[in-house]
Amino acid sequence: MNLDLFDINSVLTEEEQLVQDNVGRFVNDKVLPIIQECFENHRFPAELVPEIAALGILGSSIEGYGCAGMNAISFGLICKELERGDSGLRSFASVQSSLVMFPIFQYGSDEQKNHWLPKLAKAEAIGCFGLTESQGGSDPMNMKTHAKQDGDDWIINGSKMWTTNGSIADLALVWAMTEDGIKGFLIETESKGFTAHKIENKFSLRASVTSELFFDNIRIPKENILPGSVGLKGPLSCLTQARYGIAWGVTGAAEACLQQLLDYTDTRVLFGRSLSENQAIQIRLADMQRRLVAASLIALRLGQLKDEGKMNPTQVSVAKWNNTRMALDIARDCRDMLGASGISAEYVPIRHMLNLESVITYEGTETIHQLAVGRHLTGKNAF
Ligand code: TGC
Ligand code: FAD
Repeated sequence: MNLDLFDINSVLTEEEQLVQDNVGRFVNDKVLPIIQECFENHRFPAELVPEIAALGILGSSIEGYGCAGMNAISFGLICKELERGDSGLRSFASVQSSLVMFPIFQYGSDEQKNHWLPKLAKAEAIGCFGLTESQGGSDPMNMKTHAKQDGDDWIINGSKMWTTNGSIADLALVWAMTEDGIKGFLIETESKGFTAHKIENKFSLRASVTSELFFDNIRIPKENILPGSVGLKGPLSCLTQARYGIAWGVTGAAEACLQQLLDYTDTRVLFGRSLSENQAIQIRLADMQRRLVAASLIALRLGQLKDEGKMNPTQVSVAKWNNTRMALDIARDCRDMLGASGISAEYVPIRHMLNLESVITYEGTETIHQLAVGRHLTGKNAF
């Protein structure tokens, strides 16, 4: 069933459609056949990374440095297709593109850009982004990780929690408090004093690596500081990029759930007729379609605004909040309508549902985005 009720496809350029088709084919051929096994075994499918890089997905919006230089809508479509496969793969691409390559491109020195961006685009280096700490991710100003200047070097101490890609990363982009406020540091993970532990007991995003990072008197040269960023604004601007990708990505997860449910309710016969012939079921399906279409239109409009250079953080908060809530509710409802089968990994909704429990928490919890919109409306800070 074509779920593109408002024909969003027809407003995409040929190039955007081609990007979507290419990534969609990759997801169908390479991701879907293995993703259930990856999720069950808590395994990140590292074997797919070279092809992800070859498709131009990593740092796709960056011009130059071996990156594809695509527009924002293309990046959104990439996220949607990847997350139709699994949120873990979109997470991998989000972190590498929006949280590691974007800040290097935006705030890095020419040497940092020339050294890291081509490697990250080709996945010859994997990056991670350390902002959250164990004492409270919603309030990053309260970070304890700190960096002190020592001659021409900086010494970094502290830890980061819940870091996507942490234990597979070659480069950790770490935000630390300095005398002048928060600054970003490029820490090579083979540096003395750096350790990463994979978090093992997750029920969500099991096809993605999440880690705790520790910094014990790590000494790095002053060339490894991002020169263009001081204060919380730097990391928050990266989050804006990643949240944009999530607003698109989760529409893919919701679509995957609804597609599977349409097949199931069509063939499942109860009380002498297919489940899909019941009014109560049709109303639930219709409600999902309504919410999916509204979220998709929000994502599209956000992409247009981003491409015009007019996107602002309040719009991004509305989109991340609305679209993730939509996808989580759809995944949960699809799980319910599958009955007992809904708890089996044979069907996609429970995997997407469990993943989306992370997505609604990371990159700003639902409450954080509600309060950001509330602050915009009232001019009053309720954090
Ligand atoms: P606030 O006063 O709002 O802002 C401080 C400065 O930053 C500016 N700003 C932004 N700039 C760019 N983009 C944004 N989205 C921005 N939001 C704010 C703001 O204008 C200000 O600039 P200036 O010049 O006045 O200094 O700061 P606050 O302390 O009130 O904090 C606000 C709050 C709560 C919204 C913020 O702390 C927040 O967003 N908290 C949530 C933290 C979060 O989302 N962490 C995510 C960690 S990374 C992650 O989850 C990765 S998951 C990866 C994956 O696998 O996909
Ligand atoms: P807390 O901040 O402790 O929040 C707890 C609860 O309090 C939430 O419900 C929250 O909404 C609520 N709350 C907070 N403030 C208020 C308030 N003022 N009023 C009312 N309620 C409030 N971080 C990174 O830096 N890099 C990564 O790569 C990364 N990857 C992640 C991957 C996964 C799988 C997960 C789950 C998380 C990841 N995170 C990452 C961390 C993520 O950003 C944080 O979990 C998130 O910001 C929330 O922080 P917290 O978990 O400490 O919850």
